[in-house]
Amino acid sequence: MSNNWDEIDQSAKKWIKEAGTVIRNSFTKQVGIHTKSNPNDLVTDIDREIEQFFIKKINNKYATHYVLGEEGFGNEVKTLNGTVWIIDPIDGTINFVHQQRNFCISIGIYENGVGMIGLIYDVVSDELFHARKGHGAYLNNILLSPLKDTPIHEAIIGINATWVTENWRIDHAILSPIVKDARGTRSYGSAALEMAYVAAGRLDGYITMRLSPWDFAAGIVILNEVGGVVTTVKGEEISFLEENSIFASSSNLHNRMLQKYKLNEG
Ligand code: 2AM
Ligand code: CA
Repeated sequence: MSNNWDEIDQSAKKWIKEAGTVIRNSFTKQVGIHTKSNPNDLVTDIDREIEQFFIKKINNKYATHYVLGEEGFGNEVKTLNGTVWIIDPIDGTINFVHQQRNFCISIGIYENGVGMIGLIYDVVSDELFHARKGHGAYLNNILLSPLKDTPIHEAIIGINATWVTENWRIDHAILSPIVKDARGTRSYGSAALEMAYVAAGRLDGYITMRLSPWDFAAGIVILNEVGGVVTTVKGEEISFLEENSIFASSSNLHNRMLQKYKLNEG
């Protein structure tokens, strides 16, 4: 059966707003917090509840669709064949726990590997970044403009200090010059939100060394609609079934930074 994308888009937006209300209401309650792979890798009862909320809705209405979710309640997705919802119920869980802001729900909907819908919802600011392939990208009801070509010395780059101090994913000497060369650097702690900010022109670029598909699936759809380029930090194609580094920006800034910092050699 072929998909009715108008209807899927409306359903997804309705559900993401409902989930936002559940999350906002959780602020006044005691939330169970647990650790996953290490003491800084947090998951809360709300992350789990929200992922299960989406899975229930999707299974009821779109029984043939698959769900790849961070908390593992969805399907065991090994290929992007068919229609796959790639969901992070809370992107920026540390911020959710510590700050009650700077986190979002991220949903990318892919058909046979092609990004069709991207939704990134900052539930506290009530900002929904959304896009449909070929229909433009929006912040709430405002159409986002094509990305500007910003020179490096006027650019604000999203990058976490982790990657410019000693770490085992990249030689920190490769990325640290960016801190000096750019007009400024920022780190918000939610990859999906940082990609949405690039799409909205609040950041000119975003660089990180380790993300999972649910962190970037929605952001790629939204960035594609404003002429953004998203690759690994070396400039290679992204894989949707494993962890990747991510480098997102306008096409010109992307080229210039790849060359200036010799990122493809790093
Ligand atoms: P999360 O909050 O959903 O875990 C923080 O720097 C950003 O990186 C957040 O978007 C966070 O998503 C993501 N992140 C944190 N740990 C990660 C890991 N081990 N692998 C991939 N992404 C991670
Ligand atoms: Ca998450």
